[in-house]
Amino acid sequence: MDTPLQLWVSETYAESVRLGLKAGRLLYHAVSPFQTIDIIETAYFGRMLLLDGLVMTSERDEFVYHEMIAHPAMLCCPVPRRVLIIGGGDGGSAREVLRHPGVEEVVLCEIDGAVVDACREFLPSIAGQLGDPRVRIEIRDGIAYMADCAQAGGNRFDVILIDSTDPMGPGEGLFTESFYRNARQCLTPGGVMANQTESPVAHAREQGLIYDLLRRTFAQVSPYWAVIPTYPGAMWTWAICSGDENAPTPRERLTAAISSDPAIAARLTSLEPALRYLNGELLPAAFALPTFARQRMAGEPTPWAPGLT
Ligand code: AG3
Repeated sequence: MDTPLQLWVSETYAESVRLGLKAGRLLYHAVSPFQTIDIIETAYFGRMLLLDGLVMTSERDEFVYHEMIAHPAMLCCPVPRRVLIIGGGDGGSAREVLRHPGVEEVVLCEIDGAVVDACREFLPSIAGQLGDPRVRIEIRDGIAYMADCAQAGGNRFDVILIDSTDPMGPGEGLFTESFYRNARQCLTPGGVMANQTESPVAHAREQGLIYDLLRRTFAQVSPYWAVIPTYPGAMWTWAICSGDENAPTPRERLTAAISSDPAIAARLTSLEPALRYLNGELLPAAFALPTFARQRMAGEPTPWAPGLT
């Protein structure tokens, strides 16, 4: 009997848990100076970008990650005009930022030009807005970009998004105190940074360290979460961080906004037709964390967490 060869790709975490995906053609493969880049077809999630074998984004579930990294931070800021994205070479975060009418400039600082080129060619539904005249792509190390920006006096961006890979390989330096300190200086007064902070299920230890650093560097840190089916653990988190200790926390700003700030509520309502994950009911709820994750993020002892017993 003629059995067709069946290809599967998988990402493994904690050296012991694996998500397997039935795959089709390999559309792009390159080894850049920074990492291995692959774009493949998958049966269930459409085309998918992997860096060093780790799932970065897929056509079918990218909307969760990109809406959730961009809009809460953008809504926190009354009039976000200038936005910096570190990483994010697939263009999904830039696409979401550009939905906000007042945006004048989006600087996308991506270390690997090959990622940008490959995504423009093979993932147009994600990268399709990178040609927008408001977007300036800088192919540079985000650590050096942020250090230069801080050195030049900072105070430049209303919103900074850290759309990074995991804290290993090229992304490692994006999870350090000096990087976060520079980011804080690059924010305008009232500005906020949002960064992806891994999975409470798959990255228990790393997450404790990341939140220690964030709490040391920023006066206010508001974590929130969403479900991303193709990421390790499926439960994924981000934090909105602000250097302003006297203002309400980002969580307070957003949750109060939904009930009592007509300006923010109206901005979200006008975005809603374009969005597939975030809505007015979900936004405040995303800041409610399960106890084990909340404890770890607050630096408290966690009686239980997957992988840690
Ligand atoms: N940034 C990737 C988040 C890390 C995923 N980690 C993993 N699969 N082990 C998202 C890039 C999308 N713009």
